[in-house]
Amino acid sequence: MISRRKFIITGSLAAGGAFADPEGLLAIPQSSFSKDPILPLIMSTWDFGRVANSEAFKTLARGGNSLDAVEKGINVIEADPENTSVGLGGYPDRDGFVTLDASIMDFKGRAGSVTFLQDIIHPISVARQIMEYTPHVMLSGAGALQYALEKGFKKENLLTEKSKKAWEDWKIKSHYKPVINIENHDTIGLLVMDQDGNISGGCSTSGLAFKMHGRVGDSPIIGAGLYVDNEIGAAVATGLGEMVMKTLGAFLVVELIRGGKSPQDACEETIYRIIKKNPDFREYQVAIISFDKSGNTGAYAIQPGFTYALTRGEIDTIVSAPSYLI
Ligand code: SD4
Repeated sequence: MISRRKFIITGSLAAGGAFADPEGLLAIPQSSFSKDPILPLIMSTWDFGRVANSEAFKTLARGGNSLDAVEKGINVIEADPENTSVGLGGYPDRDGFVTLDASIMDFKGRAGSVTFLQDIIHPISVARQIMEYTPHVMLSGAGALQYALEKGFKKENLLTEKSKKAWEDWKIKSHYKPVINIENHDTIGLLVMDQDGNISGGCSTSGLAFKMHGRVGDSPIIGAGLYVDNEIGAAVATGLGEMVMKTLGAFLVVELIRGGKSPQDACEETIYRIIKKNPDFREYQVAIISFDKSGNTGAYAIQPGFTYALTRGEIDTIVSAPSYLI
């Protein structure tokens, strides 16, 4: 049985970074704690992911599968006005529009995504419907909105008083620069392996605060922000999407696992790849979480401070991920 204490110790040791580990403690990957998958296995980005995990768990307990759990778990975060980077209350772009990206993949190898969607609180649900009911994977902007309305989604104003005020404050200087672990900290990525061992994943975001109008990040790009292969495992990314997109981060993690790496090693190698290709990496955050079909988990970030929520069976933990920088 995996204890909360074990994981928190693992996380905080690791948060010092692999390069501050003369004793070689980090040579024991987190994944070595879990030889048999304890199901369900639910993993989501950031500590607020705990709420998403809990909803995902309840959905499974009600008889839902991993796809249902991903959608319902993410819905909770999308509806939370306090989250400034997802759905309602998400910070707008520099012209004052809240534009949303989301993607979902399931254990049947299906995928759906929306980009640049406005006025719809649950983009992950629209992405699911695109996956299930259209011959396409991705719908964008006005077309995505039209499809959502046809399917019965209601238009809502997602700009709250708080996010409007933040935008107005930002406009005074209009200086665009993502802030590590703060401005970027609310995107939800959720991976679920249900009791049948079936894996689904999703992510949903309003993207980077005060981005250029029309900017789309990694989250709706299958293979960049999210990838699921039910035979191998799954990965989801958070942070500066531009860095993840150029490396197809989530796909790379899953492919490295397919090649024999543990999820931990696969996340680390992917972050190294991103670092190598982005000389300004010190200024930005990218973090990836992953698990494989056996229930081994992994997580790695460029910057310290990234946490994720992990649920195994009935045990919930918040884990501090190891990072490249200390
Ligand atoms: C994006 N990756 O749009 C998203 C933002 C994010 O935590 O993940 N923030 O680039």
